[in-house]
Amino acid sequence: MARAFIGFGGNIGDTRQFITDAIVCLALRSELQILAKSCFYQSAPVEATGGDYVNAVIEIETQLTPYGLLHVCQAIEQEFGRERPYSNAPRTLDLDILFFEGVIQNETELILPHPRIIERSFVLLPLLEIAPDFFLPDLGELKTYLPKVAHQKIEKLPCKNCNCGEKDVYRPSTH
Ligand code: PH2
Ligand code: MG
Ligand code: MG
Repeated sequence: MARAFIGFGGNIGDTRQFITDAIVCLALRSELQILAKSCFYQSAPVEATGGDYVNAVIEIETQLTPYGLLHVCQAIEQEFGRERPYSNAPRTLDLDILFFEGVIQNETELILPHPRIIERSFVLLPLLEIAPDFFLPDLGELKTYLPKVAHQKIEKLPCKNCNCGEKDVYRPSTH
C-alpha cells in the first residue's frame, strides 16, 4: 500500500459539486481508500485564463501503481466532461497526482512528485491543511514555501459540519 495525494481543480460549472462527486467515485473503488480531504478553496487562475477555480486535495492509500492511479484519475476527468483545447484551458475537472509514496520519476506522461507543488498556493494550502508537516526529500518542509506564494489570491470556502483535516473515513454528506 502506498500513500498518495491528489489535487482537484476546475473553473467551469459547479466545480465544488464535481469535486465532491469525483471523490465519491474514488471512494467507491476497492483499490484505494480515502484518508483525508481538505476544505474547498477558491483561487484566482495561476498561469491560466478564465474565472476563479475551486481547488481541494485528498490523501489516499492505494494498491494501484502510479500509472494505474493516473488512469483512474483520467477516466474520472473524462466522466466530468474534461476537454483540452489548449494548455491550461478552463476545465470542468482536473485531477493531478501530487505525490506517490516512494516514487520519484520524470516521465512524459507522469512526473512525480508534481513539479509545481511549491509554486502554487492552490496546492500548498489544501495539502498543508491535511498534512501540516509534509515534506519532500529534495525540497524539505512544504510550509516553508508558503511566503513565496502569498501573493496568489486564494480563500478557504466555508463548509457545513466541517470535518476537514480529520484522519477519518470520508463522509460524503459533509461538504
Ligand atoms: N490549474 C492549472 C493552472 N492554473 N490555477 C488555479 N487557481 N487552480 C488550478 O487548479 C489551476 C490553475 C493547471 O492545471
Ligand atoms: Mg493541474
Ligand atoms: Mg492535470
